[in-house]
Amino acid sequence: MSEVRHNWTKEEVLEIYNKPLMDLLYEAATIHRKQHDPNVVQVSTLLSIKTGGCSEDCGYCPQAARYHTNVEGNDLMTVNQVKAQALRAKESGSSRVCMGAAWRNVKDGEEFDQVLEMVRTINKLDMEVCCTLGMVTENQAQRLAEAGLYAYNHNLDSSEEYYKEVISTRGYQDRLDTIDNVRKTNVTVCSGGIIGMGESAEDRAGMLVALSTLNPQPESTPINALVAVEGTPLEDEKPVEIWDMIRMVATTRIVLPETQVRLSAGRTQMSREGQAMCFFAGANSIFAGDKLLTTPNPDVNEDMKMFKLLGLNPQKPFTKKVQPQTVEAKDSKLEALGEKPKWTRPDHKIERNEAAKQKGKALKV
Ligand code: SAM
Ligand code: DTB
Ligand code: SF4
Repeated sequence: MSEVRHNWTKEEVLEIYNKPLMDLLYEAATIHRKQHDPNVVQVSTLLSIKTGGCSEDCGYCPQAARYHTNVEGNDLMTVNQVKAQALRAKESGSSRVCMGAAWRNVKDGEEFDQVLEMVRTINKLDMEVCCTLGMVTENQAQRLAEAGLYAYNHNLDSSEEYYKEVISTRGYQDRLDTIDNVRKTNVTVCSGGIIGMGESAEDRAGMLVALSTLNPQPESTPINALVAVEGTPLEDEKPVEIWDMIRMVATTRIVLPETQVRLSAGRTQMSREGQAMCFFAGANSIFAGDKLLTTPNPDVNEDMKMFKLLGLNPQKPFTKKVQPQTVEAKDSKLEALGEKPKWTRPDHKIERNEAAKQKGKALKV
């Protein structure tokens, strides 16, 4: 068993990231094989349960209301709509459904109650349920746990330093505090980030240090390649080189040995050969289905062909942790506290976010 370290330094991680590729691949694959079955890949389906119209200024995100993108906003989906989509995902081989909402943070009330019902419904389909709803308090995390949530996704997205260059409407500490709130429950933590936002290799290493310092480390870590969407501040960023993706996945595998590393956004740009190298380097999870939240993803049949070609098998649900029990709403021991948490709003100026907002304003009139 390789030991899980929580004291990686940025210099050490950077040295790993910059190793000769063959050495990096060998080291990562060796750790991967000790900790995981190298021929098993976990498959998740994303479901955007509430799309667009978000108050935040995340520079990468097509769902931020202030930017002019071609995302059509939608109200919260109904529980029946979600159930139908989850069944479809199950039939196509997914073991997990990840429900995303374009919210800054969860607010107690009818909509959150509806999300809790979605969690109960999917857990009863014997699928792992994940939510990504923005910042949550401890009470909200406990209520999600009680409904049967398996995982909560909340990405650090970049290093603490570079985060300030991408988002001004919330701080890094809010993200860490939310992860902490989830950790106080039996819900597993899913946290990772994005590469290709103009950050340096030092920032990539800094993000991995922040993730590896979490104790316990996240059970899953998505590595997204930026999908540069027209109208967002990052629309002109160049596509991530496959070599950067492979290095990032391999380094993640080395510093987070037990974590499921997810090859996330950006797979439409990647060849099968490129993805195969990522799996060899330690990626053991993907998002499947022809859509991520709002942008395209490879067709599920193409992914299944790739799995066949590479001899990969989808991971069965609840392989890593037992299925949580669902407590029905009527039997719940937890109440909404109606908290008004003071999540921060640093509101510093980010030039490119400002420019995209002004452009958005002009185009919306
Ligand atoms: N609103 C919630 C939040 O921000 O935590 C949940 C949904 S948000 C869309 C979830 C994650 O999607 C972000 O943290 C980011 O990592 C990823 N994401 C969003 N837009 C992306 C893009 N254009 N390319 C790659 N990843 C993206
Ligand atoms: C994650 O790390 N990536 C997913 C999921 N967690 C929520 C989202 C990717 C979104 C890509 C842009 C879009 O489709 O809107
Ligand atoms: Fe909103 Fe989340 Fe998109 Fe940021 S990443 S704009 S919080 S949906």
